[in-house]
Amino acid sequence: MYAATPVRRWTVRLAAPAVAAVVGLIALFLSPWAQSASAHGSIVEPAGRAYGCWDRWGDDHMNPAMEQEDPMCYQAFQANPNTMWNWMSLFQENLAGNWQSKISNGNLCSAGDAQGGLASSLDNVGPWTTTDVGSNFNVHLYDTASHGADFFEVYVTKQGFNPETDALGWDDLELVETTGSYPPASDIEFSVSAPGRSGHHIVYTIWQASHLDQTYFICSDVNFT
Ligand SMILES: [Cu+2]
Repeated sequence: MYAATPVRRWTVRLAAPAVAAVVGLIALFLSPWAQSASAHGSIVEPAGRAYGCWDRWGDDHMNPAMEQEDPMCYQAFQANPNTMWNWMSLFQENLAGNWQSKISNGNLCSAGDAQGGLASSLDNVGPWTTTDVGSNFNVHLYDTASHGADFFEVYVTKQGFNPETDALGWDDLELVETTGSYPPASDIEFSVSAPGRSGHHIVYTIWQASHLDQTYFICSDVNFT
């Protein structure tokens, strides 16, 4: 009798998370994006559009407040929930450095609609939530697959471009950084400088992964303070 109470409590505490974990695993393996969702990465600082939506709303995606507080994430999630869940898969393969062969004006933020009709909502113009930055700021890649990088190219929109009203084209971008290579790691960080800007801009990061010709294209909305 004395031992029964603590033992039972311990069992119940352990059982609930275990059941949740098993259910979660089954759901993950049944889901169509199980493979791709586990093996890529994105820019998490300043947050890429899809990653930012997942970060802010991933565990609160049924909250009706999203429509008012984060309308661009809301429209993306309504268009297809996978746009948020699959934040790490904004890439094209075998471009041989010719980005514009697949990424056309107006489709830069979806990486040329990388997810085949699922992600073009990321290109929509409007009040995307921004991250405050100064003229010097860090770019942080989080990569669940540790692909490494041949290089990164970081572009920032020119002063005068307005992400809330203007569709993003290649001509709107200014190259501010080209990095060297990085060995495989889950986190890669480097700093860039983009002076002479104020207000809402788009940071456009191109990440050339090292394991094969796989190139990621990521829009991060920033507010230059
Ligand atoms: Cu990958």
